Formats: sequence, structure tokens, C-alpha cells
Amino acid sequence: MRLIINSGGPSAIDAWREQFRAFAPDLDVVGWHEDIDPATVDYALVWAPDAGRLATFTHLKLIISAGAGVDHILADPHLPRHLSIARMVTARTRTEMAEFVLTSALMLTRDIKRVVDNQARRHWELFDSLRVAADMRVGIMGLGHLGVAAAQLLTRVGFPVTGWSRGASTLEGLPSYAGQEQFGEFLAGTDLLVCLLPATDATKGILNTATLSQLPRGASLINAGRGSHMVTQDVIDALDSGQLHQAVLDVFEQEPLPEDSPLWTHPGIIITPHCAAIPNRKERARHTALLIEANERGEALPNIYDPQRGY
Ligand code: NDP
Ligand code: OXD
Repeated sequence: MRLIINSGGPSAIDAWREQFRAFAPDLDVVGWHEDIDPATVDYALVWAPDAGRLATFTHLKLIISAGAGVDHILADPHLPRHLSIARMVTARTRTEMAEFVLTSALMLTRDIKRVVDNQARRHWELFDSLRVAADMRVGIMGLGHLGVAAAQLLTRVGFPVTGWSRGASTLEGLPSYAGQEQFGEFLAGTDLLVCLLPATDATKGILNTATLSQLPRGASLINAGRGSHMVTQDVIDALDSGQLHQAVLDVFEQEPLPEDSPLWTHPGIIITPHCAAIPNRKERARHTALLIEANERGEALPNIYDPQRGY
């Protein structure tokens, strides 16, 4: 059985092989850049595959996304559409995202950006805006694996949390809103908006002026979904006008974020380099090995991309 990997670049392949030796010792693991017969590939573990390459693997059985999102795979115009795509959602992905959102929410609650900026200029300032978690109503867009994990952790810490999803959610202890009809009501009660949506046609550009202007003035934003959710200039305008107080941005339309992007130096923005939830190689190898075994046994696989829903 052969697995080809496009994740981490050519230098990562030895580390991948080492991990797979523990979880699938009989699997033949090859790197994306190795010269192999394309007809010998059974499985592909990929992040942003070169357009057209997956289509050359004529005996491919399953595409495994190296991440929870699949937009980087769907971008391939020659993608073999008859194949299933498994999303990489592991226990570790959920924990990492929940902790990223919690860390960001606490930084925003305590205005840590202002404190760090003050330190850079050796400025001692006591400011009068101390808030605690209970003062910050968090609204999470996207109540999937990651949104729910974040909601549960934030609730335990004392943040009042609500959620918004496409269909109605019935999660106990989590007041939630559904669809366009309830979007305005959801936004009106949100002091900290967290975007954990998948990238689809319907969610593209959803973080725009129309959305942000429905939040209470001075609200904050965390975007750890995708850069395509954000109309960048609208977010900057909202920050400049005071409609938004601060934003933690982990994902961007162009990554790495170009050096000349105005986002880098905006006083209201904390930038993180798309690192909210990146399970380590061990976790991803373990999960991939389980998927391959289950697929070989003919079992239904978890978290398969649904082309009808678009996520
Ligand atoms: P899921 O597929 O489990 O959940 C998606 C959620 O979004 C569901 O609640 C769904 O609603 C909701 N949703 C989808 N479309 C709409 C819409 N048009 N309007 C309202 N709600 C909508 O996804 P995950 O939680 O596993 O992952 C979410 C995303 O997080 C990934 O697609 C990826 O882009 C991003 N991500 C970012 C990472 C990072 O490091 N920054 C790491 C991992 C993922 P419903 O419940 O009704 O189906
Ligand atoms: C993912 C990501 O989709 O890292 O997993 O963004």
C-alpha cells in the first residue's frame, strides 16, 4: 500500500516516515517530489496539492486533507471529483483550536495588545478598562467540531457564549442561532465575534461592513476560519472607526501575509501565522493510518467532505 504526502515540503518526508513506522509499519510512504509511478499511489495526504497532480494517480482510493479545511484541495480545477476527501479533524485539532480561541479571548478581554505595545516603548500605563470573562459575550460563527470545542472551553472559563450555524443546533447549554434570518439577532448580542466557519461560496467575505456594523460598538473579532471570510479593508475600516476595538487574525487571503500588508502594523490587530490548530505529525500520522485501515476494511469514514453542503 502506498501513501504519497504533500505536507511540510521535501525536508519533512523522513520525519513523516518515522511517524508512520509506528502507526502503519507496512505502508510505503513517499514524498510528493519523489519520482514514482503515479499508478502505484493508493492514498494521498495533502495540503495545497499542485493543480492536476492528484488526477494522475489513477488508482487513488482516498484523498486525506492534512487539515480540517479542504479549500486548498478544492482549488485544484482537475480534482478527481469522484474521490472522497477526508478532513483531518482529530482530538488534538479540537483542543488546539479551543485553547487558541480561549487565549485570544483572554488577551482581548484584558487588552494585552495595549500592554505589550506599551512595553515596547517602556511606557507604564494603568488603564481603566478592566474586564473579566463574564463581561464579554462571545458569539461563535460555525458550530462544527472546532466551534463547539471552543464554545465548551470558553463557557467553562466563564464567558457567556452563543453560536451561529447554518442549521439549528440543539447543544445543551449553548444558546444558538441559525441561518441568515437569525444572523442579526446573533450579532447584536455579541461583544467578541469568533469566526470558525469553513470556506464556501456562502461564507466568502462574510466578515464585511454589513456584518461588523451589526455588532455592538467596540466589539472585537477573532478570525481563525479562513482569510477568504474577511473583507480586509472592511475590517481595517471598522477598527479605524472604533466600531471594532481589536482583532486577532490567524488566517489571511494571501499566506504568508505579505510584508507590506497594513495589517502587520495596525495598532488594533494581533497577527498569528495560521497556527491556531495544526496537530503535530504524530497525531496526523496516527489519524491517517486509522483512516487507511478503516477504508481498507470498507468502513464508513468520519468527517468526509460533503460536496452538496460545500464543507
Ligand atoms: P465543520 O464542518 O465541523 O463545521 C462547520 C460549521 O460551520 C457548522 O456548524 C456549519 O453549520 C457552519 N456553517 C457552514 N456554512 C455555513 C453558513 N453558510 N452559514 C452559517 N453556518 C455555516 O468544520 P470544523 O469545525 O471542523 O472546521 C471549521 C473550519 O475551521 C475549517 O473549515 C477551516 O477553514 C478552519 N480551520 C482553521 C484552522 C487554523 O489553524 N486556523 C485549523 C483547522 C480548521 P451546520 O452545523 O448547520 O452544518
Ligand atoms: C486546517 C488549517 O484546515 O490548518 O486544518 O487551517
